[in-house]
Amino acid sequence: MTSNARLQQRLLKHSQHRQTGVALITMLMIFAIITIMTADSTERMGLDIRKTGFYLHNAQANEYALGAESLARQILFDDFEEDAKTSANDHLTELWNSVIIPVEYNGGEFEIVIRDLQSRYNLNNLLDEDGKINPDELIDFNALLSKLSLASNAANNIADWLDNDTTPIGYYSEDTSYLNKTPGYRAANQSIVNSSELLSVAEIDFEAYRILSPLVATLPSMTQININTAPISVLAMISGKLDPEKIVTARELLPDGFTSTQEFLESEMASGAGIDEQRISVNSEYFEVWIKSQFQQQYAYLHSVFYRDSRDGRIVLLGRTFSRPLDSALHNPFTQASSVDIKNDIKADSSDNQQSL
Ligand SMILES: [Ca+2]
Ligand SMILES: [Ca+2]
Repeated sequence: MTSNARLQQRLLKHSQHRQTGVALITMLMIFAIITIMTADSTERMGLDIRKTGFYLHNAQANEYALGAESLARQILFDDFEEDAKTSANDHLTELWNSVIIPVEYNGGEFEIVIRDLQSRYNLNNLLDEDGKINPDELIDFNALLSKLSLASNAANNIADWLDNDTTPIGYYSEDTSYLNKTPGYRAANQSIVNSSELLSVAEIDFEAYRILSPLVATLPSMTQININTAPISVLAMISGKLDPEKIVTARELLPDGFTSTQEFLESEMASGAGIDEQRISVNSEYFEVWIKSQFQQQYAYLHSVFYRDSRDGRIVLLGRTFSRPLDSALHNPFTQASSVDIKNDIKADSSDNQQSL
């Protein structure tokens, strides 16, 4: 073999080695890319599985809450049937007023709290059928706010928020004043749907709202105060001549509370107090239900308002929310929101309300 032929053979071998090396590196690169893609895909799949699990568990927790709502509805209907056989009234030692905790079923659980909304003063009682303020109701409401040491104009300002005219009886409490705010808004000039509206009323700040909101309700029709369930502040509104603490003591001694308004009116504590029988009751038709449910690590909170017809026990759902409304932050028996959290919620909620007005 000539030296030239040997050189060509060496060059050929070298070229073959280089090609093998390039092929190996290419294969390794492809393998690395596939490995990276597989790892990324596995991670995404893991995230998708966790997200799907989250949605499924969350949906399941919501279903548990709705199941609990059905149970609460049944408890209220059972109470109606029981009332027909026994005391025919609603009082604090009945089953509906017990906290139902916790009911466990098939990996999930829920808790229920039912509250009587006629234990509170219905703000919409301030309005008469013509959308004007009922002067007698306003006097009593003003008495409640005075006892709570709220601003002297608070009752009139709330009345302006409700009445259908734009002439202020309060202090800077009609459209012309609110439109000068940033952002501007108008008074509702109609019945209140949610007590958080009070935060838009002149001179009702967070502290006033915190004090007032557990004592008021926003019900769609004129309601009476249930003397078996009302707290002292609300009982005091019935008549300035009543001793509300005496009423609470007396009803606690009665196993079934006052069984009729007549029984209460004929008692020594009510004599000479000039009570208007039309304003009190021993029965309730409006209830709110607080529910907390859990499935795996997901929680759901539900607030529902029921009307129970006192004639036939028919129960109607008036409203329900899964979100955390302002009232929830303050009154939800299951949440432990801090004052800072609540104030932040109020700012957000108030801002949302104002923007939507
Ligand atoms: Ca009852
Ligand atoms: Ca008005």
